[in-house]
Amino acid sequence: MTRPALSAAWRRAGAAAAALCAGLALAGASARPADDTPDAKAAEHIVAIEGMRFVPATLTARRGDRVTWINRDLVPHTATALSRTFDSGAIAAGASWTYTVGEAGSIAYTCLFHPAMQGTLVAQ
Ligand SMILES: [Cu+2]
Repeated sequence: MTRPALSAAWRRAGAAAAALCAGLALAGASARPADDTPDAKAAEHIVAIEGMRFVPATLTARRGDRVTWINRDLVPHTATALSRTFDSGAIAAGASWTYTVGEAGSIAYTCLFHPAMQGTLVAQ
């Protein structure tokens, strides 16, 4: 009975958090001085690996950003670009792996152990 209300509340909280993040990202971009080093502008992104899925399945990032895959499952996974632009190798349960976005493009990736797992990194 309380469940639909709860999950609606969570959805609202999630939307609010996303809006806040977008707002902060915009504010951060405009507030930074033009002579900032590239590193200072780099953003951090998280892709959770849970329930045999990449979450979010599609992530947009800019060159120089860092994307970290965190394996929250109980089995190892990989994040491997079909083009081999990146390949995490095995990420043990509870471990993580970070890729610094190096080239622009839409990069489809999978888990070598579970090919049904699919994700896309959209690098701008
Ligand atoms: Cu896997």
